[in-house]
Amino acid sequence: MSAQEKKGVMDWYFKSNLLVRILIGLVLGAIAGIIFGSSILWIAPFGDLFVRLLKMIVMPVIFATLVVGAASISPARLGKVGIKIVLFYLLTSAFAVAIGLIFGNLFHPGTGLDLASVANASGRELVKPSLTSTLLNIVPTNPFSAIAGGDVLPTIFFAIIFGIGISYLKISENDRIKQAGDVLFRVFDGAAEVMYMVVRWVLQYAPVGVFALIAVVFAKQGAAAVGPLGKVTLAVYIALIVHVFLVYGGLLTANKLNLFHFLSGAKEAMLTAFVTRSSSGTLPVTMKCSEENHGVDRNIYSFTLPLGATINMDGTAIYQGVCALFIGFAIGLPLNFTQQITIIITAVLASIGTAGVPGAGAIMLLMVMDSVGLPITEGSPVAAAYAMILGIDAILDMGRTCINVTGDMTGTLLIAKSEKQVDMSKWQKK
Ligand code: DAS
Repeated sequence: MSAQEKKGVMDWYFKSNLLVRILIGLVLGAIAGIIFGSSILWIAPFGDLFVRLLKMIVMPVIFATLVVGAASISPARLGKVGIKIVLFYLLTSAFAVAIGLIFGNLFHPGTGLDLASVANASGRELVKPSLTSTLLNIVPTNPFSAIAGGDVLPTIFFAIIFGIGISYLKISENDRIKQAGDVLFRVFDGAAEVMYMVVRWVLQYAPVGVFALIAVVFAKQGAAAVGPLGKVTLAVYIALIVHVFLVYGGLLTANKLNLFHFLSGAKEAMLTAFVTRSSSGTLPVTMKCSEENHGVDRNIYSFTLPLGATINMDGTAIYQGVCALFIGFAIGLPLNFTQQITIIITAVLASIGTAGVPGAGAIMLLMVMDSVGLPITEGSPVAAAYAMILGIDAILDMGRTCINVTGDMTGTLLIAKSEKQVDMSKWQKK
């Protein structure tokens, strides 16, 4: 390859989208692992470094993004429409995780892998919490030690409560308190922006980190690891499609709205979300589709769509369900019923905190795994399984973001219809 061609390839690589580069890291890591086998194991520390960087950002990202997410729901607008749309978003996300878990249990992605043998040090002993203690432990006795100790569910609980508190300060009649609320919101909004930037920096290293982690996996597993990745992708996409037809189709039909007419009106936003992998980035298109094709009144979608892009991520919730099961199967410790219920709770909460930007869901998967006693630690089989999922995140993120946006439009249309704020002429049979 001439110097000119080499330059061309390098330019293309660094210009190409980050998640594509991570995918390239996965493929090259797999090839290197299969070709060089155990002689490439010296590369493991480069993967461990990536795991430590990911661990570093999990708690700050959770706390900052959830406080801002919860504080974005202004109580003033929380009225009838707000309560309806928040309930709709939470319930459909819970259904989404359940569908993800159903297909994860049907497909058993990750079986056949024996990542436990990959680990040179086993992660923390798998704690199988009982459901009661899991639910009780969601309430922290000391929020600061929960955050410092990396206890995910109690941190999520406190962050949401704290964020709702800020939203009430922001509408206080007392000027001093109102200002305090505004300042606090801006502090956490800034902290969330800082963390998004740090996530972007850490993900710049991801292609190297994933290359190293995958090379080690394939050096020890050989080509046997390719099948499970294809299976987890299939399980996620089938669960996404079933969610659209079963949940959205069922709800729209129950409200005498035709699903296919809805999807035809939503396709521009769905496609934009698929290729950009960003709910927030797709928002202008989502609003245009809701108004022009679905006939939703602006005073509804102007509140429900930005809120949905922030806290409603059904596609991500499905992804969390399937991938949590994949990691359990891949390390030979399938998740039991209690852990799967915990996954539903954590994945719904995680979807509130997931930012509408590319790859955000993969970061939140770390916290979902932590909540069922499967923390990512360097050299652990969980880290190896997580790296495999991260390696194909570009593919999974496209599908889940597309469904995230579809769920936002479904909720918006149904709430608008319940408020008689839909131009029904858009729904007359042509
Ligand atoms: N890409 C995110 C979004 O924009 C979802 C995710 O990463 O899970 O919705």
